[in-house]
Amino acid sequence: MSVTVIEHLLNRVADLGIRHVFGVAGDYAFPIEDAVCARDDMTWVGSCNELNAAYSADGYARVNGVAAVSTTFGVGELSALNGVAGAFAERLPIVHIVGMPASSVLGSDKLVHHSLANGNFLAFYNAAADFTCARVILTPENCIQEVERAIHAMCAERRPIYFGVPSDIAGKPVVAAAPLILQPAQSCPDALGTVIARILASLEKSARSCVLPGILATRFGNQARVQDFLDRTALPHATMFADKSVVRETAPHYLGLYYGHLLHENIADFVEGCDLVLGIGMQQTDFNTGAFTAKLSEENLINIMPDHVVFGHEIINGVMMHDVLDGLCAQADTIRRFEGELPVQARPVAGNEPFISSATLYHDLQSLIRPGDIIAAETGNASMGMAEIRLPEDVSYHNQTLWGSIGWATPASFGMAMAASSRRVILVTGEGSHQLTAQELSQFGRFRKHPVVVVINNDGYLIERLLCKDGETYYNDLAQWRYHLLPAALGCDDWAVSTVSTREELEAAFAACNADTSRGHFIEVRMRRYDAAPVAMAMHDAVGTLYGN
Ligand SMILES: Cc1ncc(C[n+]2csc(CCOP(=O)(O)OP(=O)(O)O)c2C)c(N)n1
Ligand SMILES: [Mg+2]
Repeated sequence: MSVTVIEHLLNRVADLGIRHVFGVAGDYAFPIEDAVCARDDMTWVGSCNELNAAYSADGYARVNGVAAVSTTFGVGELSALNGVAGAFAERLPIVHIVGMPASSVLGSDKLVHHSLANGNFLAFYNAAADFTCARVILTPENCIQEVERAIHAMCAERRPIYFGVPSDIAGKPVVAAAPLILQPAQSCPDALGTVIARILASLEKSARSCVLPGILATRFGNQARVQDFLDRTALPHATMFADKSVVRETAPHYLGLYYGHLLHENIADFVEGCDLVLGIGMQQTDFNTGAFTAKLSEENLINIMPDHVVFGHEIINGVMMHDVLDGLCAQADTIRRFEGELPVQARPVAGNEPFISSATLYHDLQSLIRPGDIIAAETGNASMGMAEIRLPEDVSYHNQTLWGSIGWATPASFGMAMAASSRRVILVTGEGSHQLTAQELSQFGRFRKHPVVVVINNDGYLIERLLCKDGETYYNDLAQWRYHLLPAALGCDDWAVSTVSTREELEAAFAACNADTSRGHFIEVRMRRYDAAPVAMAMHDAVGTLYGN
C-alpha cells in the first residue's frame, strides 16, 4: 500500500528523532492526530493550550535537538505563534503541523468555523511567514519534495518550519517524485583555510586573549568542540547571560558571568583588556551585554558564527562553525596556554540570617543542583538570580533570554522532561510568570514526571517594579493564589508540597527533593516584595541606558 501524505510527513519527522508531538486536538487536525496515535514510535502529548504546546516543543528541542507541535486551523495555530516566534528567535528547530479545512473549502467562500468569514483562508499560513524558515501547504504531488526542502531549511537554520495539511489531503497517497538531493552547506576550502590561519595568527600575536562561547555554539551542535578547544588551550573564557552552561562551569579557566559593566567589574576589565576576544556564536544583545555597557572593541574581536566568521568590520562567508572549530582543535597544541592571573567572579555568599532573601536563595539553591540536572529558569528575578550560580558538571541550563516571553519556563520544563526521561528537571520561576501557564504542571502528573518546581513568590512583578517609573503602580500587582494547592488541583497527587520562608524550611525542602526523586516536589518560596537578585538591581540602575531615558 502506498504511503499517505501524513504518514510520509510523520515518517520523516520520526527520522529526525522526534518521539513526541505536542498539541491540542481539533477537527481539521484529526487526520494528523490519528496518524500520530497510530504509530508505535510516537506519542501524542495533549497540552492544555497551544501556547503551552509550542513552549513545550521549545523545551523539547533544547534537549532533543528538534521537536514537533501540531495545532488546528486558525484558533490553534495563532495561539501557538508566540511560542513558535520564540523558537525562531532562539534558534530552535520545531516542526509545526497544522490541520486545515479540506482543499475544496480553501479558496471558496464557504463560511466554516475558525475562518475569518471573508474567504481568506491563507491569513494564518501567511502569519507564520516571518516566524518560520520554510512553510508549505502539502498536496499529494508536492509532498515528497516539499517535506525535504522544509526539513533541510530547518536543520540548516535551526528555526521552525510549518506544514499545512488540508483535512482531505492527509490521507491521500503521495505521488511519487524524484527525491531532492540536498546536502548540508559545506565550507569553502579556501575561505576555511584563510579563516583558521588568521585566527591562529591572531592568537599567536596576542599578548592576552579570551573566549566568549555563546549559545549559538550549542544550538548548532558544537558544544563538545568548544569544550575540547577550551580544555586543550586553557584559554580564559567567560559567558554572557544567555550562554550559561554552554561550557563546563567547573573548568579552571572559566571566569564566570560577563555582564558588561553592570556587575563583576573585574571580569569586564579582564575581557575588555584582552587584545583578542574570540567569540564562538556570541550575540551582543541587550541582556547579554548588561544593557549595552559591554565595550568590546571591534578591532580586537573575532566571532565564529554558524556559517561565517566576523573579523572586526570584515565578514568571511562560506565557513561552517564546526569546520572552523575542528581546524582550531587540530592545532590547539600550537596555541600558547594562558598562564597569568585570572579574575575571580564574586559568588553568592550567605551569612547566617534565618529568612530567605535573594542573598541566600541562589546561594542555597546550589545545594539542590546535582550533576545531570536540567534547569529551566524563567525570565525575571529567577533567571537573574540563577545567572550567577556556578553549575556542577553535566548540568544543562535553559533560559529564554532573547525572546523573554514570561510563562515559557513551566511548559518548556515539561518538554525538557519529556525529552530526557532519565534526567531530573528543575524549574525555577517567579509566581507572576507561573500564573500565565501554571496549568501545564498537570502534564508532569499525567506523564509521571518528577520535577522540582521552585516558585518564587514576591507579591507581584518585581522585575517590572524595578524597571518601570513607579514600582507601586498597581499593574505590577497580582491576584494572590494559594500556590501550594496547585499540584493537587492539577492532578499531581503524590507530590511533596511546601511553602517556605526561612532557610531552615528551604533546606529541609531541598533535602527532601534529593532524598526522594520518585515524586515531584513543589516549593513556594516566600520573599519580600523588593528583594531582587543583584543582576536585577543592576538592570534597575541601568534602566536609562536600556530604554534610552
Ligand atoms: C508574555 C510576556 N508578557 C509580559 C512580559 C513583561 N514582563 C517581563 S518580566 C514580568 C514579570 C515577571 O514577574 P514574576 O514572574 O513574578 O518575576 P519576579 O521578577 O517578580 O521575580 C513581566 C510582566 C513578558 N516579558 N512576556
Ligand atoms: Mg514575582
